[in-house]
Amino acid sequence: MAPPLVTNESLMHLGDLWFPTLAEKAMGGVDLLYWGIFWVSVGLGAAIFGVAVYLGMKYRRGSAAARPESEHQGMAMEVAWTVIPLVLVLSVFVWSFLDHLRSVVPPADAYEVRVLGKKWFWQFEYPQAGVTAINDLVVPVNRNIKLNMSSEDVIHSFFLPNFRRKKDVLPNRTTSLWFHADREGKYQIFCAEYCGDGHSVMLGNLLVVSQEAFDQYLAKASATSDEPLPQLGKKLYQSKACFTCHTVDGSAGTGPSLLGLYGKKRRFADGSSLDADENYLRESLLVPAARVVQGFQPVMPTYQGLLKEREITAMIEYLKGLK
Ligand code: HEC
Ligand SMILES: [Cu+2]
Repeated sequence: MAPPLVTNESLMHLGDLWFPTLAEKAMGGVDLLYWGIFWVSVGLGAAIFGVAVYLGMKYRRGSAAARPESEHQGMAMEVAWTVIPLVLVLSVFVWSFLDHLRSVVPPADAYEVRVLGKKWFWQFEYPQAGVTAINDLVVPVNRNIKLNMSSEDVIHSFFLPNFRRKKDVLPNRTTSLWFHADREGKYQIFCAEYCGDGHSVMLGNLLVVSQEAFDQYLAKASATSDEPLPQLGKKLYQSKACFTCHTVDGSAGTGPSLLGLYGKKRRFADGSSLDADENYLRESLLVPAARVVQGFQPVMPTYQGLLKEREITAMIEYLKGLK
């Protein structure tokens, strides 16, 4: 039961054959280092190949070239092949270590966002604003942003190719990552650690916006809306990533289709059954493991704490309307 394919427009933001577009100039050292190692390798490879061919021809069987009397000459050569690689390798070390330090030590003034990895979506929480969002990470441009990350289940990995940043997201431990976006735009967030069926659709968007747009976003997200319930529910179905596992057209995904669920008889893995009423729908959102639908795995995450009371009601009203 593969999850449905999700198209993600920020996947288009991929740059050239070699690197995704760089969105943080200060991290350009990573690309330079790559090209440095690449061209040194090409140069060394060509030189070694050239010398091998030259010597192969010079000392071929029967050639008149003079052979050295012993292998224990050539002190200069031994020093050279020890010192030159040592210098090369040490410069790679120093260069990459400086870039690494820069990328792992967050500046003290960074704006903090909590990140929770779950099978199979990203949850972002803005502690100062009391806002949570799923899969869309909105941040202001030209600010240092620090992500404090942990996982609710297995190991995930938060990958921002355009920022040359990647960090594992672990259960029972907080890891952090910071970045600084130089320009506005929409960038891809990948999960870079295989985490099960839905790994490939564990896609998020990083939306870099102006400070004013960011303030507006938070203000709007924290305001209680007076939108009609089913309409709000329909929006939540998208924004809370229900669609990664469910469909509303009758076809099963990782989870059962939600079409025509309300009022229908449900059979559970433990042999019990009931008719789906409002309390069953509520329970499915808050304690999904309480009753597991026959033929499915208990992989649905709980939405306890993620949906406000009005949003739960809205979700239920939306599901009731799916006939
Ligand atoms: C990671 C995948 C996943 C996500 C995300 C997910 N679900 Fe589920 N859901 C499942 C699975 C699997 C089941 C069946 C097993 C069970 O009952 O726990 C299920 C069961 C349900 C049921 C009971 C269905 C039935 O046929 O009786 C409802 C209702 C439901 N989910 C609603 C939602 C809503 C609404 C969301 C978004 C807010 C959501 N789910 C998000 C996987 C998911
Ligand atoms: Cu993952």
